[in-house]
Amino acid sequence: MAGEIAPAIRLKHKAVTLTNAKLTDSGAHGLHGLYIAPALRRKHKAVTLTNAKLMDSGAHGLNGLYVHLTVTRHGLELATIQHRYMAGEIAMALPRKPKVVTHLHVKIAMVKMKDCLELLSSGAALLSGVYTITTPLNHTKIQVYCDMVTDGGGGWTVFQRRFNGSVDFYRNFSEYENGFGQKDGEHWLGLKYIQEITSSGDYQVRVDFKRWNGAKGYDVYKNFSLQPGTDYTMNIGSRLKSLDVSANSLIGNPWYSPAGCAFSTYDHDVDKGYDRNCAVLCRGGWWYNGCHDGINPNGRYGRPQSPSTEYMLYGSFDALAAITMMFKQT
Ligand SMILES: [Ca+2]
Repeated sequence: MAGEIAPAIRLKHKAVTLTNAKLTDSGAHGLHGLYIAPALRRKHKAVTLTNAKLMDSGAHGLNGLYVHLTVTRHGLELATIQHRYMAGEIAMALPRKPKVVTHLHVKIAMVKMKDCLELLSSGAALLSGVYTITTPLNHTKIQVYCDMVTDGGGGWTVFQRRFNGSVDFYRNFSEYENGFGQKDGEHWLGLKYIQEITSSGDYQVRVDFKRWNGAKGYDVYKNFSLQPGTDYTMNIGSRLKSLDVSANSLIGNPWYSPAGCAFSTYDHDVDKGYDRNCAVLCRGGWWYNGCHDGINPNGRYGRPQSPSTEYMLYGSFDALAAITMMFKQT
């Protein structure tokens, strides 16, 4: 299939690859496949999808994909239809009386999306939820939670989410490297995936949080990435905007900010506190400096009697009720 991508597209979009999307109908519930409209599934139970061809119209990432569809129905018909409208157009191309159709062969391409913004742009994912992406370098298929709402339309790939304390975040380095928890619940995506995806472009990072009194805040920075290697040292640029975050931030304080720090866990102390293990003291895994000044997103979940360094914090020493951390390509 890859041979069918035009050379010009290959130059522009090196991450674009195609897979055979062999979608077959079980006969009971219609087609299996992301891009097939429910109406089509209901009408044409014998539809099978086999092959694919892809073209790209332009310079803006994966928008404007075109899929060539070859529709076989009592002979041969050819339809070239824009990707996101494909299902509806197929339905329109078919006879009004569904019983006339015995079977249909459609050539279809499925593009590998590297993050939630590409899913959103392609029209393949419009609601917040768990989706499968393909990492840009190693082409690993992983599930991620996509925020398709926040900050004017979403497209954010979530890498940390906590809201009820159901998942223990006091974990070892291997677990922080590979990820843990449930993607539709509390979870940590994994340092190696954060590193791989954010190395493929220019990414913003955003933190949203809720305090126990219901107040919400956020904090957004540009140029977020993790340095190559297994220290996962955080690179981060200037702050773009914030709400309800006091003097504390991800940048600026050479003694406490996580910017420029490696990632520490209780069994992997690479923090800047030479006489202490910050992950143990603060009960989490984080880019601890020496240790932190009120930013401890992976600390203990709960509501302590008084301000505490070891609880889940952002922007102050009062424990939070919920927090989400995510990134999006600019
Ligand atoms: Ca230390």
